[in-house]
Amino acid sequence: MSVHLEQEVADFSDRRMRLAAAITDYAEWLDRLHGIDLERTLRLADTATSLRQDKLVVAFVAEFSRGKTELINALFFADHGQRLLPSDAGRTTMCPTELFANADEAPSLMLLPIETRRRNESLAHLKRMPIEWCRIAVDPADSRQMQESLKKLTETKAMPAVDAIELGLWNGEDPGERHQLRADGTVDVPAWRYAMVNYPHPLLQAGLTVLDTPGLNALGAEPELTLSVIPNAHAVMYMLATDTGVTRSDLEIWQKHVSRHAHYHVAILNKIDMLWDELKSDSEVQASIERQAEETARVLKLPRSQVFTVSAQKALIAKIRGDAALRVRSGIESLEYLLAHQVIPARRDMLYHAVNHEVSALLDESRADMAARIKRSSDELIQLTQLSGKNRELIEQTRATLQQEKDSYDATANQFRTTRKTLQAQGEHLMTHLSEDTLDAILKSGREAIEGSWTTHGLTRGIRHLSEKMNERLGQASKQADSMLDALDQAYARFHRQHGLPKMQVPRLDLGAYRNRLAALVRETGEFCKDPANLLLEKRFMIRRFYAGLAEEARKAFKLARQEAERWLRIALDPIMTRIREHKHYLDSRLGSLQRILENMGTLHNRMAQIKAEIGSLRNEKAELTQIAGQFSA
Ligand SMILES: Nc1nc2c(ncn2[C@@H]2O[C@H](COP(=O)(O)OP(=O)(O)OP(=O)(O)O)[C@@H](O)[C@H]2O)c(=O)[nH]1
Ligand SMILES: [Mg+2]
Repeated sequence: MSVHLEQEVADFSDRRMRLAAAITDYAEWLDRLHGIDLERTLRLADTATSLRQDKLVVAFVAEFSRGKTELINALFFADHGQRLLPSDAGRTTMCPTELFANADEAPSLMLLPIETRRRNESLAHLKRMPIEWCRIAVDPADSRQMQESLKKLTETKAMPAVDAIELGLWNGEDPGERHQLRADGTVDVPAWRYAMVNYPHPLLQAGLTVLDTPGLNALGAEPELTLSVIPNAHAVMYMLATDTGVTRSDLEIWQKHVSRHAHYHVAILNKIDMLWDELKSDSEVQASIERQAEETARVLKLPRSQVFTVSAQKALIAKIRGDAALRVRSGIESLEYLLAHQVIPARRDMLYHAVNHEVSALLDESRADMAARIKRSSDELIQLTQLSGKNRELIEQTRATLQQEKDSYDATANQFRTTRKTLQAQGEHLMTHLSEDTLDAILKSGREAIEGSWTTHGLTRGIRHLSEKMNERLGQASKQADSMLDALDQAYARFHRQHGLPKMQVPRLDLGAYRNRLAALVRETGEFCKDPANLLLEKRFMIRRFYAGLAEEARKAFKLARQEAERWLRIALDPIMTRIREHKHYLDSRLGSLQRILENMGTLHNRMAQIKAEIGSLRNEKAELTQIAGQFSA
């Protein structure tokens, strides 16, 4: 493996951990200072956890035998000194295979039986049900044993043709597949539907997840790959081979699964070694590779710079043998460079952006808070300095003024209590729009809209229904949140105007991302229904599965919207409550100290010393905050 790829992945992991540590430091700082601002600390803790667990997902997508598995072996697992994942002529990888490292569980290969396709549950749901999977322990220290176990990924089994048709695994009308039918009425189908390999390899431990996929048939039959897994990958490597060029099914995969969906994708023209002709000069060979690369770029409508030319097989050999010249010739380095210097930095920037978005407003508020606290203490100190050596009467006057201020503040706070109660009730009402019951009812009515009509027409109706109902609820929730925010703003404005509390900016509840997600699902359905391959009646299982995939995605979007709303409710109210309480404590303690001074004039100097110490420790906290903030901009 190239040094810079491993290095970059490890650096990325380090930086993620450092950023997570900075967030934890900040959460502790907030905790120490406010103590009661629990919601924010918890939210920051969540952000830190998700940063620590973040995965960089790279998916390999292509028709069978283009060399996906070979390239994965060459890019990531050549340090085994052999082919780790099985790659061979013809269809080899029979099911989508996810490789990752999860330190919480023992290294293993988990296989989901193909028969689960008969059921309505989505893949995402099945992933949460270990009982459905066959688990095989693997020993990472023993490459041979791992290699043997991983052969399971290529397993097939005989199945009656009628069942295979029902599961969308075989199409008897396709002349290319018809010959597979045996005299006993069975055909071979993949034994497994999905595989997960938990393997403590350094690259995977540093947060890389690799997704290997089988060719077109399997991709098309598993809608969740198209709807969710591939679009969510951070990079999609789409592969072609020089010996086949761009065939019709290559193009179909490109159009259906890659070009429209993936955020970041490149095309890889593999097997360039097949053009290495010893009777031709190097420049002639280079020219013919270049011609094919340009042709590929033209057909895929990609810039030439997005088409990489490699020989996965020679790269693997070169790495195993330590043959530097062959490695350069294989072209693998440009792909490693791409991963190290484009894919990883893009993900890193996205994470940094997200974290900054989350943290920067909070930091601003913390800074304003610190400034306000220091100012209050300094004001008190100045006042006491002025009172020192003066008569009781003057101190009594000061106390009386402060008492007035406190009474007026209490009145504002009392009024706010009523507003708060109303807001809480409105918040509860808001959450009913997004509750589990609402979700269940919508999903049920979506199924009813389609039940009995598992056709593309019924499907379109079902998903439209789902999306409309969900959108309606999201809209009502947002509207409710907006009116709450207006009421809150008005109520808090009094604290700011009359009592000098720092301005606070509560963000709007924004559910736009989830509405967009629902709109995208409706679009996906449109594409799916337009596809002639899905129009046949036999495909009703396909439609069921597609609907299950859609419903799962819609459910996810709705649940995320709920979490967002729950979180919003807390960040809207809690910090304001904290500040209102803090100001009350402050007034109480100032009054208390004046009272004590009146009772015993000797305590005035003690109080001054106390405030000086307080200011000193506030300055320390402020310096620490500056130091923490520095870690976010690094
Ligand atoms: N000559 C040559 N053969 C290659 C190259 N890369 C892969 N192959 C061969 O092509 C065949 C298919 O490779 P795989 O890695 O299994 O292809 P795949 O895309 O994973 O195919 P499926 O798993 O069936 O979807 C194997 O026999 C490989 O040895 C290459 O760069 N040059
Ligand atoms: Mg393969």
